[in-house]
Amino acid sequence: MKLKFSAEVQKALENQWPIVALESTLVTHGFPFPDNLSIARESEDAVRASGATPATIAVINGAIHVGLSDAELEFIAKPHHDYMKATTRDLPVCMARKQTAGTTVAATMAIAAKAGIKLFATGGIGGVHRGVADTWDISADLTELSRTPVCVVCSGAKSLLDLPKTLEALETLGVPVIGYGTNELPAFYTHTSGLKLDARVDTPAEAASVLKAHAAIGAQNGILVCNPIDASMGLPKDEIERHIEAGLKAAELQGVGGKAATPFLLKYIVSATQGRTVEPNKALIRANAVLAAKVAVEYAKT
Ligand code: PSU
Ligand code: MN
Repeated sequence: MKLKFSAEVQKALENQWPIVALESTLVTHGFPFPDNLSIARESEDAVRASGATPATIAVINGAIHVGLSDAELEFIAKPHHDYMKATTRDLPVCMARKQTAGTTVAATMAIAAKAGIKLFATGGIGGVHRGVADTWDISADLTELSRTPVCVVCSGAKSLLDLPKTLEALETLGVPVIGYGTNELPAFYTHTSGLKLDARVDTPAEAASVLKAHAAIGAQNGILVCNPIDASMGLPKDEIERHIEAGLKAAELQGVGGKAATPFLLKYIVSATQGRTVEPNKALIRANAVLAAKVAVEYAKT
C-alpha cells in the first residue's frame, strides 16, 4: 500500500516520535460543516499540545494520506455528496477510481498499522447494530480490531448500537477492552452503560504498559481503551434513548440501511436535539485525542 505522508508525520516517523492517527469519516460523514472542520483541527491541536504528532488519515483523489495539510483537511470537510465513507474493503475501489473518502475506524486502523502507528483516537467505534438478527449489520470496525495491532482510544461504541452484543463480539474476537478510570463500558454521550469491563487502567503509563505487554506476546489484534465523556458534558440517557428509538424507526421507514445507517442516525440525533449533541461529541473526541497522545508519549519512552 503506497502511503502519502505529510512532512510533519514523515519527520515524526523518522525520529520515532509519538504519533496519533485520527480518522476522517467523522469529518466527511459524522458532523455537519463547519463543526467537522473545527473538530478535525481541534483534535490535531490537542494531540500536538500533548506532545505527539497527529496523523489524520483519508483518501484524497485515490491517494492514501497519512497526515493532512490544513488545505487538505478543508478539502475533505467541505460538504460534497460524492465523498465515500470507506471501510477497509472500500479502499481498493476508492483508490482505483481516484475518489475521495473519509476512512472509518476499520480503514484508519489498517492504514495506521501499515504506517507503523500504534495509537489512534476517535469518538466511538462501530459495532453490532440493534436488530442484528434481521439485518446482520455488524461493523467491519470489529473485524479490523480482531486482526490489526493498533490501540483505539474511544468513548465506547455509540449508544445507537447494541452495546451488550458489541462487548460479547469483542470478547469473542479476543480484543482487550480497557476502561480508562472506569469499570464500565462508556456509552458515548453518557458516562456509564451499566456494562462491566474486566480491565481498567488509571494512567497513560499504565495503558502504555498494557500495549507493551500486548506487543511482547506478539498479539496481532487491536486494543480498545474506553475513555468516558466528562460527566459534566454527558447528556440525559433517557432523552438520547428516545431520539435513538425514533431515529431507528425513521431509518426503517425510509429504507436506510447498510453503510448509510450510522451517518443517517448521527444526523438524525443532531437535528432531533437541535445540535445539543454536537458540543459533547466534540468534547469527547478532543479528550480522546489528548489521552491517545499521552499514551503514545509513554509508549515511546519505554
Ligand atoms: N461514531 C461516531 N461518529 C462516526 C462514526 C462512528 O460517533 O462518524 C463512524 C466511524 O468512522 C466508524 C463508522 O468507524 O462510523 C462505523 O460505521 P459502520 O457502522 O457503517 O461500520
Ligand atoms: Mn454496517
